[in-house]
Amino acid sequence: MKNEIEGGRYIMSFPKDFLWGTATSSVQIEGGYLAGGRTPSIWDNPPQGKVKGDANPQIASDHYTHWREDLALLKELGVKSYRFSLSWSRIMPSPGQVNKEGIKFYQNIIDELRRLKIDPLITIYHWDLPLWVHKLGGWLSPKIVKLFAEYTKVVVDAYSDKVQYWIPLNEPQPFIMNGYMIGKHAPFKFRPLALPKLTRHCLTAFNQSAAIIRKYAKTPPKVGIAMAAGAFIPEDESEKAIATARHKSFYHKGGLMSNRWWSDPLVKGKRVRAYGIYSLKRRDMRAVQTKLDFMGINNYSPFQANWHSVNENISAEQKNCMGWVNDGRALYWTIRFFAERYKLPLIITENGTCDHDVVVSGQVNDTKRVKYMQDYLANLKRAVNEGYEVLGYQYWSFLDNFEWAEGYGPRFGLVHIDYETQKRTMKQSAYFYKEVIKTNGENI
Ligand code: GBH
Repeated sequence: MKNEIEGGRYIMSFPKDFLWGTATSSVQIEGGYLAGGRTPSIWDNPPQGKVKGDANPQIASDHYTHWREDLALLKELGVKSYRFSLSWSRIMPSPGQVNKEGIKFYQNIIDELRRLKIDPLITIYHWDLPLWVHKLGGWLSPKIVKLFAEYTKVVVDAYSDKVQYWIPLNEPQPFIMNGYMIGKHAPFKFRPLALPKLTRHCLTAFNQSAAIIRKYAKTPPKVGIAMAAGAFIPEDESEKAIATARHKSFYHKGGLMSNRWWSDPLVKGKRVRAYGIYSLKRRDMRAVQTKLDFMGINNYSPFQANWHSVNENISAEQKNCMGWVNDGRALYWTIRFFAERYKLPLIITENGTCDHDVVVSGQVNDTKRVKYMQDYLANLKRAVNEGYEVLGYQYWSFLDNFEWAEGYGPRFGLVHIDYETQKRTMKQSAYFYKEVIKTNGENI
Protein backbone atom coordinates (compact mmCIF):
# COMPACT_ATOMS: atom_id res chain seq x y z
CA MET A 1 0.00 0.00 0.00
CA LYS A 2 2.92 2.34 -0.52
CA ASN A 3 2.04 5.69 -2.00
CA GLU A 4 4.33 7.48 -4.37
CA ILE A 5 6.22 10.62 -3.71
CA GLU A 6 5.21 13.48 -5.97
CA GLY A 7 7.73 16.24 -6.48
CA GLY A 8 9.31 15.52 -3.13
CA ARG A 9 5.99 15.72 -1.31
CA TYR A 10 4.00 12.80 -0.08
CA ILE A 11 0.55 12.34 -1.49
CA MET A 12 -2.20 12.85 1.05
CA SER A 13 -2.29 9.62 2.89
CA PHE A 14 -4.07 9.80 6.22
CA PRO A 15 -7.07 7.52 6.36
CA LYS A 16 -10.43 9.30 6.60
CA ASP A 17 -11.05 8.09 10.14
CA PHE A 18 -7.56 8.97 11.40
CA LEU A 19 -7.78 9.85 15.09
CA TRP A 20 -6.44 13.40 15.19
CA GLY A 21 -6.52 14.50 18.77
CA THR A 22 -4.76 15.90 21.77
CA ALA A 23 -3.98 14.51 25.21
CA THR A 24 -3.98 15.45 28.89
CA SER A 25 -3.77 13.70 32.25
CA SER A 26 -5.97 14.15 35.33
CA VAL A 27 -3.61 15.44 37.98
CA GLN A 28 -1.76 17.69 35.54
CA ILE A 29 -4.86 19.73 34.62
CA GLU A 30 -7.80 19.12 36.95
CA GLY A 31 -7.09 20.78 40.28
CA GLY A 32 -10.08 20.41 42.59
CA TYR A 33 -7.88 18.08 44.54
CA LEU A 34 -10.27 17.72 47.47
CA ALA A 35 -13.45 18.65 45.58
CA GLY A 36 -16.41 16.32 45.19
CA GLY A 37 -15.09 13.70 47.59
CA ARG A 38 -11.62 13.26 46.06
CA THR A 39 -8.72 12.34 48.34
CA PRO A 40 -5.08 13.24 47.63
CA SER A 41 -2.77 11.42 45.27
CA ILE A 42 0.96 11.04 45.81
CA TRP A 43 1.52 14.21 43.76
CA ASP A 44 -0.71 16.66 45.63
CA ASN A 45 1.60 17.50 48.54
CA PRO A 46 5.17 17.01 47.33
CA PRO A 47 7.84 17.31 50.03
CA GLN A 48 9.74 20.59 49.97
CA GLY A 49 12.44 20.80 47.32
CA LYS A 50 11.09 18.00 45.15
CA VAL A 51 9.15 20.13 42.64
CA LYS A 52 10.52 23.32 41.08
CA GLY A 53 9.24 26.43 42.82
CA ASP A 54 7.72 24.09 45.40
CA ALA A 55 4.66 23.95 43.17
CA ASN A 56 1.86 21.40 43.51
CA PRO A 57 -1.08 20.37 41.32
CA GLN A 58 -3.85 21.21 43.80
CA ILE A 59 -5.33 23.81 41.44
CA ALA A 60 -3.35 23.29 38.22
CA SER A 61 -5.33 24.38 35.12
CA ASP A 62 -8.57 24.13 37.11
CA HIS A 63 -10.13 21.90 34.48
CA TYR A 64 -12.36 20.60 37.28
CA THR A 65 -14.27 23.88 37.07
CA HIS A 66 -13.54 24.81 33.45
CA TRP A 67 -14.14 21.44 31.80
CA ARG A 68 -17.09 22.55 29.70
CA GLU A 69 -15.25 25.59 28.37
CA ASP A 70 -12.24 23.35 27.66
CA LEU A 71 -14.25 20.82 25.69
CA ALA A 72 -15.68 23.70 23.64
CA LEU A 73 -12.07 24.56 22.76
CA LEU A 74 -11.53 20.97 21.64
CA LYS A 75 -14.48 21.39 19.33
CA GLU A 76 -12.99 24.64 18.07
CA LEU A 77 -9.78 22.72 17.29
CA GLY A 78 -11.80 20.19 15.35
CA VAL A 79 -10.23 17.13 16.97
CA LYS A 80 -11.74 13.71 16.27
CA SER A 81 -10.55 12.26 19.57
CA TYR A 82 -9.38 13.32 23.00
CA ARG A 83 -7.10 11.32 25.27
CA PHE A 84 -7.49 12.02 28.99
CA SER A 85 -6.94 10.12 32.22
CA LEU A 86 -9.08 9.33 35.24
CA SER A 87 -8.11 10.26 38.76
CA TRP A 88 -8.19 7.01 40.74
CA SER A 89 -8.66 8.86 44.07
CA ARG A 90 -11.57 10.86 42.66
CA ILE A 91 -13.32 7.63 41.70
CA MET A 92 -12.16 5.57 44.69
CA PRO A 93 -11.26 7.93 47.55
CA SER A 94 -10.55 5.11 50.04
CA PRO A 95 -10.26 1.30 49.99
CA GLY A 96 -13.39 -0.25 48.51
CA GLN A 97 -15.28 3.05 48.32
CA VAL A 98 -16.78 4.18 45.00
CA ASN A 99 -17.47 7.92 44.83
CA LYS A 100 -20.60 8.73 42.83
CA GLU A 101 -19.61 12.37 42.39
CA GLY A 102 -16.23 11.36 40.99
CA ILE A 103 -17.85 8.89 38.58
CA LYS A 104 -20.23 11.64 37.51
CA PHE A 105 -17.43 14.12 36.76
CA TYR A 106 -16.05 11.92 33.97
CA GLN A 107 -19.53 10.81 32.92
CA ASN A 108 -20.32 14.45 32.15
CA ILE A 109 -17.10 14.81 30.18
CA ILE A 110 -17.76 11.65 28.18
CA ASP A 111 -21.35 12.66 27.43
CA GLU A 112 -20.26 16.11 26.30
CA LEU A 113 -17.48 14.65 24.13
CA ARG A 114 -19.94 12.35 22.45
CA ARG A 115 -22.33 15.23 21.87
CA LEU A 116 -19.44 17.06 20.21
CA LYS A 117 -18.60 13.92 18.18
CA ILE A 118 -15.18 13.51 19.77
CA ASP A 119 -14.02 9.96 20.59
CA PRO A 120 -12.78 9.56 24.16
CA LEU A 121 -9.51 7.63 24.62
CA ILE A 122 -9.30 6.81 28.30
CA THR A 123 -6.08 6.39 30.22
CA ILE A 124 -6.97 4.61 33.43
CA TYR A 125 -3.73 5.44 35.23
CA HIS A 126 -1.43 8.36 34.49
CA TRP A 127 0.88 8.44 37.53
CA ASP A 128 -1.45 9.95 40.17
CA LEU A 129 -1.50 7.04 42.59
CA PRO A 130 -4.02 7.56 45.41
CA LEU A 131 -2.26 8.20 48.70
CA TRP A 132 -4.22 5.34 50.25
CA VAL A 133 -2.87 2.90 47.64
CA HIS A 134 0.61 4.24 48.28
CA LYS A 135 0.16 3.56 51.99
CA LEU A 136 -0.70 -0.05 51.15
CA GLY A 137 2.66 -0.32 49.38
CA GLY A 138 1.90 1.23 45.97
CA TRP A 139 3.74 -0.31 43.02
CA LEU A 140 6.21 -1.98 45.39
CA SER A 141 3.50 -4.29 46.69
CA PRO A 142 1.88 -7.17 44.81
CA LYS A 143 -1.43 -5.93 46.30
CA ILE A 144 -1.54 -3.32 43.56
CA VAL A 145 -2.60 -5.97 41.04
CA LYS A 146 -5.90 -6.65 42.78
CA LEU A 147 -6.50 -3.01 43.66
CA PHE A 148 -5.94 -1.93 40.07
CA ALA A 149 -8.25 -4.69 38.85
CA GLU A 150 -11.01 -3.49 41.20
CA TYR A 151 -10.56 0.08 40.03
CA THR A 152 -10.66 -1.05 36.39
CA LYS A 153 -13.90 -2.93 36.98
CA VAL A 154 -15.49 0.21 38.45
CA VAL A 155 -14.56 2.40 35.48
CA VAL A 156 -15.44 -0.21 32.87
CA ASP A 157 -18.88 -0.64 34.44
CA ALA A 158 -19.34 3.11 34.53
CA TYR A 159 -18.10 4.17 31.10
CA SER A 160 -17.74 1.30 28.65
CA ASP A 161 -21.17 1.84 27.11
CA LYS A 162 -19.75 5.05 25.67
CA VAL A 163 -16.02 4.40 25.42
CA GLN A 164 -14.12 2.15 23.05
CA TYR A 165 -10.41 2.97 23.53
CA TRP A 166 -8.75 1.97 26.80
CA ILE A 167 -5.18 2.61 27.93
CA PRO A 168 -4.76 1.05 31.39
CA LEU A 169 -1.27 2.50 31.96
CA ASN A 170 0.61 5.53 30.77
CA GLU A 171 4.37 5.06 30.46
CA PRO A 172 5.47 2.62 33.14
CA GLN A 173 9.08 3.59 32.31
CA PRO A 174 9.09 7.08 33.91
CA PHE A 175 6.69 6.39 36.77
CA ILE A 176 8.70 3.36 37.85
CA MET A 177 12.17 4.69 37.11
CA ASN A 178 11.64 8.30 38.22
CA GLY A 179 9.23 7.43 41.02
CA TYR A 180 10.83 4.38 42.60
CA MET A 181 14.42 4.04 41.36
CA ILE A 182 15.92 7.55 41.29
CA GLY A 183 13.47 9.47 43.47
CA LYS A 184 12.78 12.27 40.99
CA HIS A 185 9.00 11.80 40.79
CA ALA A 186 6.39 10.95 43.43
CA PRO A 187 6.55 8.91 45.60
CA PHE A 188 10.25 9.92 45.51
CA LYS A 189 11.67 6.50 46.38
CA PHE A 190 15.26 5.44 45.83
CA ARG A 191 15.09 1.70 45.25
CA PRO A 192 17.16 1.12 42.09
CA LEU A 193 17.39 -2.65 42.59
CA ALA A 194 13.62 -3.11 42.84
CA LEU A 195 13.16 -2.78 39.07
CA PRO A 196 12.29 -6.42 38.29
CA LYS A 197 9.71 -6.55 41.08
CA LEU A 198 8.20 -3.21 40.07
CA THR A 199 8.07 -4.31 36.43
CA ARG A 200 6.32 -7.54 37.35
CA HIS A 201 3.69 -5.70 39.40
CA CYS A 202 3.16 -3.14 36.69
CA LEU A 203 2.83 -5.53 33.78
CA THR A 204 0.75 -8.02 35.74
CA ALA A 205 -1.60 -5.22 36.79
CA PHE A 206 -1.81 -4.19 33.15
CA ASN A 207 -2.57 -7.74 32.09
CA GLN A 208 -5.37 -8.13 34.65
CA SER A 209 -6.82 -4.75 33.82
CA ALA A 210 -6.90 -5.61 30.10
CA ALA A 211 -8.62 -8.91 30.92
CA ILE A 212 -11.30 -7.11 32.91
CA ILE A 213 -11.91 -4.62 30.13
CA ARG A 214 -12.31 -7.46 27.61
CA LYS A 215 -14.61 -9.38 29.92
CA TYR A 216 -16.95 -6.59 31.02
CA ALA A 217 -16.86 -3.85 28.36
CA LYS A 218 -20.29 -3.10 26.91
CA THR A 219 -18.78 -1.77 23.67
CA PRO A 220 -16.22 -3.99 21.89
CA PRO A 221 -13.05 -2.51 23.36
CA LYS A 222 -9.69 -1.58 21.87
CA VAL A 223 -7.01 -1.99 24.50
CA GLY A 224 -3.48 -0.61 24.36
CA ILE A 225 -0.67 0.73 26.49
CA ALA A 226 1.09 4.08 26.13
CA MET A 227 4.82 3.44 26.11
CA ALA A 228 7.66 5.92 26.54
CA ALA A 229 9.02 4.79 23.20
CA GLY A 230 12.02 5.96 21.25
CA ALA A 231 14.57 5.21 18.58
CA PHE A 232 18.11 5.95 17.55
CA ILE A 233 18.10 7.78 14.21
CA PRO A 234 20.25 5.98 11.60
CA GLU A 235 23.30 7.96 10.45
CA ASP A 236 22.09 7.67 6.87
CA GLU A 237 19.44 5.58 5.16
CA SER A 238 21.70 2.77 3.97
CA GLU A 239 20.58 -0.74 4.94
CA LYS A 240 23.61 -1.02 7.18
CA ALA A 241 22.98 2.18 9.10
CA ILE A 242 19.31 1.29 9.50
CA ALA A 243 20.17 -2.15 10.84
CA THR A 244 22.57 -0.61 13.37
CA ALA A 245 19.99 1.92 14.57
CA ARG A 246 17.32 -0.78 14.74
CA HIS A 247 19.51 -2.97 16.90
CA LYS A 248 20.51 -0.14 19.22
CA SER A 249 16.86 0.87 19.55
CA PHE A 250 16.18 -2.36 21.43
CA TYR A 251 19.55 -3.34 22.88
CA HIS A 252 21.38 -0.15 23.85
CA LYS A 253 20.67 2.26 26.75
CA GLY A 254 17.17 3.74 26.29
CA GLY A 255 16.55 1.13 23.61
CA LEU A 256 17.11 -1.61 26.15
CA MET A 257 15.67 -0.02 29.30
CA SER A 258 12.79 2.01 27.88
CA ASN A 259 11.78 -0.06 24.85
CA ARG A 260 12.71 -3.73 25.07
CA TRP A 261 12.64 -4.18 28.87
CA TRP A 262 8.92 -3.36 28.91
CA SER A 263 7.59 -4.20 25.47
CA ASP A 264 9.17 -7.60 24.85
CA PRO A 265 7.63 -9.20 27.98
CA LEU A 266 4.30 -7.47 27.47
CA VAL A 267 3.84 -8.14 23.76
CA LYS A 268 6.00 -11.19 23.06
CA GLY A 269 6.15 -12.82 26.48
CA LYS A 270 9.93 -12.70 26.14
CA ARG A 271 11.94 -12.00 29.24
CA VAL A 272 14.78 -9.50 29.20
CA ARG A 273 18.05 -9.32 31.08
CA ALA A 274 19.93 -6.08 31.54
CA TYR A 275 23.34 -5.04 32.82
CA GLY A 276 23.80 -8.34 34.63
CA ILE A 277 21.62 -7.05 37.52
CA TYR A 278 18.11 -6.94 36.19
CA SER A 279 16.14 -9.86 34.91
CA LEU A 280 12.56 -11.00 34.77
CA LYS A 281 11.70 -14.62 35.44
CA ARG A 282 10.52 -16.90 32.69
CA ARG A 283 7.66 -18.11 34.86
CA ASP A 284 6.33 -14.54 35.14
CA MET A 285 5.89 -14.22 31.41
CA ARG A 286 2.53 -15.94 31.38
CA ALA A 287 1.13 -13.37 33.78
CA VAL A 288 2.44 -10.40 31.84
CA GLN A 289 2.08 -11.23 28.15
CA THR A 290 -1.06 -9.47 26.96
CA LYS A 291 -3.00 -9.32 23.73
CA LEU A 292 -3.12 -5.69 22.59
CA ASP A 293 -5.28 -4.08 19.93
CA PHE A 294 -2.79 -1.27 19.50
CA MET A 295 0.37 0.06 21.00
CA GLY A 296 0.48 3.68 22.12
CA ILE A 297 3.69 5.50 21.28
CA ASN A 298 4.69 8.51 23.37
CA ASN A 299 7.65 10.06 21.64
CA TYR A 300 9.31 13.43 22.07
CA SER A 301 12.97 13.07 21.11
CA PRO A 302 15.49 10.69 19.55
CA PHE A 303 17.65 8.50 21.77
CA GLN A 304 21.11 9.99 22.21
CA ALA A 305 24.42 8.17 21.97
CA ASN A 306 25.40 9.70 25.27
CA TRP A 307 22.68 11.01 27.58
CA HIS A 308 24.87 13.57 29.26
CA SER A 309 27.25 15.11 26.77
CA VAL A 310 25.69 15.04 23.32
CA ASN A 311 23.01 17.60 24.09
CA GLU A 312 25.70 20.20 24.71
CA ASN A 313 26.64 20.34 21.02
CA ILE A 314 23.08 20.97 19.96
CA SER A 315 21.80 24.52 19.60
CA ALA A 316 19.03 25.87 21.81
CA GLU A 317 16.88 26.17 18.67
CA GLN A 318 16.95 22.38 18.34
CA LYS A 319 16.07 21.72 21.96
CA ASN A 320 12.92 22.27 23.96
CA CYS A 321 12.95 24.33 27.15
CA MET A 322 13.79 21.20 29.19
CA GLY A 323 16.79 20.42 26.99
CA TRP A 324 15.26 17.55 25.03
CA VAL A 325 16.32 17.34 21.40
CA ASN A 326 13.69 18.20 18.79
CA ASP A 327 14.13 16.06 15.66
CA GLY A 328 11.06 14.80 13.80
CA ARG A 329 12.90 11.80 12.40
CA ALA A 330 12.67 10.34 15.91
CA LEU A 331 8.96 9.80 15.35
CA TYR A 332 9.36 8.14 11.95
CA TRP A 333 12.00 5.68 13.18
CA THR A 334 10.14 4.93 16.40
CA ILE A 335 7.01 4.08 14.41
CA ARG A 336 8.96 1.98 11.93
CA PHE A 337 11.00 0.01 14.47
CA PHE A 338 8.00 -0.62 16.75
CA ALA A 339 5.75 -1.66 13.86
CA GLU A 340 8.41 -4.07 12.61
CA ARG A 341 9.19 -5.61 15.97
CA TYR A 342 5.77 -5.82 17.60
CA LYS A 343 3.52 -6.05 14.54
CA LEU A 344 0.70 -4.08 16.10
CA PRO A 345 -1.25 -1.05 14.91
CA LEU A 346 0.06 2.09 16.59
CA ILE A 347 -1.48 5.23 18.00
CA ILE A 348 0.80 8.16 18.69
CA THR A 349 -0.56 8.75 22.17
CA GLU A 350 1.81 11.66 22.93
CA ASN A 351 4.12 13.94 21.00
CA GLY A 352 4.85 17.57 21.70
CA THR A 353 7.20 20.25 22.88
CA CYS A 354 7.43 22.84 25.65
CA ASP A 355 8.42 26.46 25.83
CA HIS A 356 7.95 29.48 28.08
CA ASP A 357 5.04 30.79 26.00
CA VAL A 358 3.62 34.23 26.80
CA VAL A 359 0.48 36.06 25.75
CA VAL A 360 1.19 39.34 23.93
CA SER A 361 -1.82 41.45 22.93
CA GLY A 362 -4.07 38.47 23.24
CA GLN A 363 -1.89 36.18 21.09
CA VAL A 364 0.68 33.47 21.67
CA ASN A 365 3.17 33.28 18.81
CA ASP A 366 4.66 29.88 19.54
CA THR A 367 6.43 29.58 16.21
CA LYS A 368 8.91 27.09 17.63
CA ARG A 369 6.07 24.69 18.45
CA VAL A 370 4.57 25.13 14.98
CA LYS A 371 7.96 24.21 13.48
CA TYR A 372 8.19 21.20 15.78
CA MET A 373 4.76 20.01 14.71
CA GLN A 374 5.51 20.50 11.01
CA ASP A 375 8.67 18.45 11.38
CA TYR A 376 7.16 15.61 13.45
CA LEU A 377 3.93 15.46 11.45
CA ALA A 378 5.86 15.28 8.16
CA ASN A 379 7.66 12.26 9.59
CA LEU A 380 4.38 10.76 10.76
CA LYS A 381 3.04 11.25 7.26
CA ARG A 382 6.05 9.55 5.78
CA ALA A 383 5.44 6.51 8.00
CA VAL A 384 1.76 6.36 7.10
CA ASN A 385 2.65 6.70 3.42
CA GLU A 386 5.03 3.81 3.62
CA GLY A 387 2.23 1.64 4.93
CA TYR A 388 2.96 1.49 8.67
CA GLU A 389 -0.38 1.20 10.39
CA VAL A 390 -0.91 4.30 12.53
CA LEU A 391 -4.47 4.87 13.71
CA GLY A 392 -4.13 8.28 15.27
CA TYR A 393 -2.04 11.12 16.64
CA GLN A 394 -2.51 12.86 19.99
CA TYR A 395 -0.61 16.10 20.48
CA TRP A 396 0.73 16.52 24.04
CA SER A 397 -0.73 18.58 25.45
CA PHE A 398 -4.12 20.17 25.00
CA LEU A 399 -3.63 22.64 27.88
CA ASP A 400 -0.60 24.08 29.62
CA ASN A 401 -0.35 22.10 32.82
CA PHE A 402 1.55 20.88 35.87
CA GLU A 403 4.74 19.39 34.43
CA TRP A 404 5.58 17.01 37.31
CA ALA A 405 8.94 17.79 38.97
CA GLU A 406 9.31 20.83 36.69
CA GLY A 407 6.23 22.52 38.14
CA TYR A 408 4.58 25.17 35.98
CA GLY A 409 7.68 26.34 34.06
CA PRO A 410 7.55 24.31 30.84
CA ARG A 411 4.35 24.82 28.84
CA PHE A 412 3.37 22.01 26.46
CA GLY A 413 -0.16 23.18 25.59
CA LEU A 414 -1.87 24.13 22.37
CA VAL A 415 -3.86 26.34 24.70
CA HIS A 416 -2.14 28.79 27.03
CA ILE A 417 -3.29 28.95 30.65
CA ASP A 418 -2.90 32.08 32.72
CA TYR A 419 -2.56 30.47 36.15
CA GLU A 420 -3.57 33.70 37.93
CA THR A 421 -6.89 34.15 36.14
CA GLN A 422 -7.35 30.69 34.55
CA LYS A 423 -7.89 32.45 31.23
CA ARG A 424 -7.51 30.19 28.17
CA THR A 425 -5.83 31.44 24.97
CA MET A 426 -5.40 29.33 21.86
CA LYS A 427 -1.80 29.54 20.71
CA GLN A 428 -0.67 29.94 17.09
CA SER A 429 0.06 26.18 17.12
CA ALA A 430 -3.60 25.49 17.92
CA TYR A 431 -4.64 27.33 14.76
CA PHE A 432 -1.98 25.48 12.79
CA TYR A 433 -3.16 22.11 14.15
CA LYS A 434 -6.76 23.02 13.41
CA GLU A 435 -5.76 23.43 9.75
CA VAL A 436 -3.90 20.08 9.81
CA ILE A 437 -7.03 18.35 11.06
CA LYS A 438 -9.33 20.20 8.68
CA THR A 439 -7.24 19.18 5.66
CA ASN A 440 -6.57 15.70 7.08
CA GLY A 441 -2.85 16.41 6.89
CA GLU A 442 -2.78 17.78 3.36
CA ASN A 443 -1.12 21.00 4.52
CA ILE A 444 1.93 19.14 5.87
C1 GBH B 1 5.38 12.33 29.19
O1 GBH B 1 6.51 11.65 29.64
C2 GBH B 1 4.27 12.20 30.19
O2 GBH B 1 3.42 11.12 29.85
C3 GBH B 1 3.46 13.46 30.38
O3 GBH B 1 2.67 13.36 31.52
C4 GBH B 1 4.40 14.65 30.47
O4 GBH B 1 3.75 15.83 30.80
C5 GBH B 1 5.07 14.76 29.14
O5 GBH B 1 5.78 13.59 28.83
C6 GBH B 1 6.09 15.89 29.10
O6 GBH B 1 7.13 15.64 29.99
O7 GBH B 1 16.67 14.13 27.71
O8 GBH B 1 16.07 14.22 25.38
O9 GBH B 1 16.71 12.17 26.37
C7 GBH B 1 7.63 11.74 28.79
C8 GBH B 1 8.80 10.92 29.30
C9 GBH B 1 10.50 12.31 28.40
C10 GBH B 1 10.97 10.01 28.77
C11 GBH B 1 11.69 12.42 27.52
C12 GBH B 1 12.20 10.16 27.91
C13 GBH B 1 13.96 11.67 27.18
C14 GBH B 1 14.37 13.12 27.05
N1 GBH B 1 9.95 10.98 28.41
N2 GBH B 1 12.72 11.53 27.95
S1 GBH B 1 16.08 13.42 26.60
